[in-house]
Amino acid sequence: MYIGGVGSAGLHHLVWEILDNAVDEAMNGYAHSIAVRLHDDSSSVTIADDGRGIPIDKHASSNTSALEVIFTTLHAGGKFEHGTYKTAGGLHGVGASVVNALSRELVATVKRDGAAWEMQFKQGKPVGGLKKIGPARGTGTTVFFRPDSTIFPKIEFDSTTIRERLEVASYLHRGVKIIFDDDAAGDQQVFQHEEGISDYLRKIIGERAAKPVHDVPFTLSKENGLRLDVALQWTEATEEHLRSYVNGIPTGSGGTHENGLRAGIGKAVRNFIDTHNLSPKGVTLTADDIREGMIGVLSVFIAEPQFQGQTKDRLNNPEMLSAVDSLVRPAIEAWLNQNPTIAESIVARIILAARAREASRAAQAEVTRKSSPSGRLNLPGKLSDCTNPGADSSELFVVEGDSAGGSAKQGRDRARQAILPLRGKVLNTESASLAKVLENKELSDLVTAIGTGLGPNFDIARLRYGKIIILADADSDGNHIATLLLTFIYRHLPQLIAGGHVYLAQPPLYRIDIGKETYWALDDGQRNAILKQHGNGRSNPEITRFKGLGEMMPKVLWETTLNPRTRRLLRVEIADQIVTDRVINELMGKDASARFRFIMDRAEQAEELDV
Ligand code: TSJ
Repeated sequence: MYIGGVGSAGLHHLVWEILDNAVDEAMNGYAHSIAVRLHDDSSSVTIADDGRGIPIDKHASSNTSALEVIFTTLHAGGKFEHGTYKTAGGLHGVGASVVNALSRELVATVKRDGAAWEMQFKQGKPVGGLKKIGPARGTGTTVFFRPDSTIFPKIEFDSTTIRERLEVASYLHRGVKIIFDDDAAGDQQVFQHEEGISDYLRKIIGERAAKPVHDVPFTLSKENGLRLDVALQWTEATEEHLRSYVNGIPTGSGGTHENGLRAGIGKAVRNFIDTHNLSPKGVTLTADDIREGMIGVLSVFIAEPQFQGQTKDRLNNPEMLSAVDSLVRPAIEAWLNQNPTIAESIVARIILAARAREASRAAQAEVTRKSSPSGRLNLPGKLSDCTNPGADSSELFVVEGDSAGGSAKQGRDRARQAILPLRGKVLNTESASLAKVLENKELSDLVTAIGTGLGPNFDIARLRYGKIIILADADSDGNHIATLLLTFIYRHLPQLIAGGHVYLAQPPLYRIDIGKETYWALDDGQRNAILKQHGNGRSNPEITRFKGLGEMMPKVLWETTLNPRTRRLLRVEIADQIVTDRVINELMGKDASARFRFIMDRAEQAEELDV
């Protein structure tokens, strides 16, 4: 019996097993809601449904109840073995009896026929018999269990793992109400989705801030034979994103069901394009072009899934390829034919993908051509490189304007700080194609200096600086430029943000001279704080507002902004809150805080304390 080992996956599998039985009761139309409670010790769980209640009457022949059989006999009951039973549970081959055997204690409670019944188990063995514990209204089954710590080294469940699984289950089994009580956190959540995976698709598209190219998604649900649910929508996103599930289990590495879906989509779309003579001239459409920007959910329920791969998350049943393909292909073709407006938008999206691919290939060849034959980068002329590029401690300052670049060049630490001045406003890359981006001199210089390349050529090993630091004026123009640069990096070099390589410098806005002392303030708040703290009683404070970095003396720039021992940096992270393409335009000229999160970086200041 495969339970997934005694690690975290195996431990949580116990919950999924019990849960699946309750989901089955709901899918068979007898239960409407399922309640899952993670108790505050985090190592015991109660799962309840409002279904019929497991039968408790004793079979005349064996003198045992169905309930006892289910919990004490491996592969109990015909229910778990017959191929006709094609809903969630029972398909895993591991039943309640296995969970019971691996639990220090388990209590099953059944309400039916006006009474509540209870049976307790310890390490899989009944403790006493089936007891009537009193009258009860309604019907249902409740199972409490605590895993056996002599079997599982760690018996604490992870509430996030459970919550995410429950949420996905609520999408894959439309209509079922799933209530999760996380007692440890004192938190309750209710998951219920009448539209099933169409609702899931909408959520994924929202999370990814993808803009659909047609309004109504493609959906397909088959109940007889193979149970299959598909929801698809083409968007302006630059990649395909597909989530697939087998018997409610995520198949992150895909497999035959996913391949069947891809094959079906590819054939259907090609067929549609061919029969309507929509083939573009001069470009051939690849399978990737057809699925670029397509976001989808695929869920199948099958009797004997075979999983393979290191993480056992790839479906390997060969028959699934043709099974899914042959259901999906005609359905998509019919849908395209019946919805000409949608079909038109999708075909236009696909042709655009093909043309953009061709254009960016040409542009990338151009960038490669610019590199000298030795394979060394042809660095931009404006770059004042440091003597030690490639070191973790090396830094690239991307500076707004040539005059600020000059100050920074003189004020820097040559050994580890490189300066790249950029002139004027950078191209807004929010919706520009890769080809357009690479045509832009400022941005292609930046990419060359960084060294990693872009898109499919991106290679973090070729990163030339440990930190890429944007140095812009502390005013709204500077904010605008920083936003444009961050947008470019976010769209085309997101790995740099994820790797913690991207920073914003914090140049001061004010210089405050009080007597012999000089203070620097980043903003009005700091200025006021400095005046309050140091300004009273003594000689008149003299406040200078910097008009821009360009007028700052190299020494001052070093002291306030460049020197790792005294400066403050903001590390850029991608915020949880995702901004749509339209909102970014409104953001321009304000600040980027809605898309990016800035973390004060004081690591280097800690060094200062050691001196
Ligand atoms: F797996 C389990 F036993 F632990 C378990 C089963 C756990 C939970 C939370 C729920 C269930 C479960 C089982 N809920 N509902 C059922 N239904 C039946 O077992 C059942 C009830 C009535 C009849 C009938 O023919 O009248 C048949 C069945 C299989």
